Amino acid sequence: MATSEPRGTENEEVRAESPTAPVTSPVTSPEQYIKHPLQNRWALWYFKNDKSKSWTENLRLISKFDTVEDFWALYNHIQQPSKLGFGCDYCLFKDGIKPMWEDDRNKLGGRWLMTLSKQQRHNDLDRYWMETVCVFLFSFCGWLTVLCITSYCAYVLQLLCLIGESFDEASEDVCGAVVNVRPKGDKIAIWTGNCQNRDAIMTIGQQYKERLSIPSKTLIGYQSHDDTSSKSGSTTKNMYSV
Ligand code: MGP
Repeated sequence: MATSEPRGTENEEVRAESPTAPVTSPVTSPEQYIKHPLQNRWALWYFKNDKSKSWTENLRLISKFDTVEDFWALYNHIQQPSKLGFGCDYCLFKDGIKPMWEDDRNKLGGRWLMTLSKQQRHNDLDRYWMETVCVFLFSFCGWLTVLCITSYCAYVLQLLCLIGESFDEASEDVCGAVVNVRPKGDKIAIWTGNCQNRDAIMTIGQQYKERLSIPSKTLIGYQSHDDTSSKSGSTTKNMYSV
């Protein structure tokens, strides 16, 4: 489990302001220095569309993390999806799974795909991506822990109230999530490992839709990577929808 040294700054400040305070070693709660582990180690990838390079060459690993604190530091350090240029992606995948159809853990799989309108870039994109990421990362970690760590942000507070349950056993099927920033409309997808695992896929799709508060009349579809990678037109048929 990842740990870090206790940060002394807060105690030192207290001592400086109140000279009569005892100078014996402060009692420090383990909560203040033990990082909170996630169930999985995750890798964040960035794709920048440089036409002089192949698709694979344009894909870069940004960082890996396995604690809430390291995730949060990374998240606060990078641009929100709505600030990325057209053609760029973020991919958040379990460590060991590359964010591409060809990876052994993806090649029989598919994705729940949410296509956003152009207006939603300003209204919904960053929030949906944040919620997607949180649904993954914190489903096992206990939302109260996350709430304590991130309570400085009212928006995240509200968001984290939605979290706390996992996709249950279906979480095993989740490989990662992708956000594509595109002029024709942005996309957010959850990739799963086997498009024949109907029950797990439906559980993930239904819970995901619920957590993002997507209206029931708005359908989202699941497509196999096989169909997506071999499509000839602009659309791919849905294997499932919720
Ligand atoms: P895209 O980035 O997923 O969607 O795929 P975009 O840009 O909205 O385009 P559209 O076709 O969905 O309208 C764009 C292209 O990137 C694909 O046609 C592939 O050439 C390439 N590509 C995308 N993915 C996810 C992969 C992948 O996993 N492996 C490889 N080899 N190429 C990919």
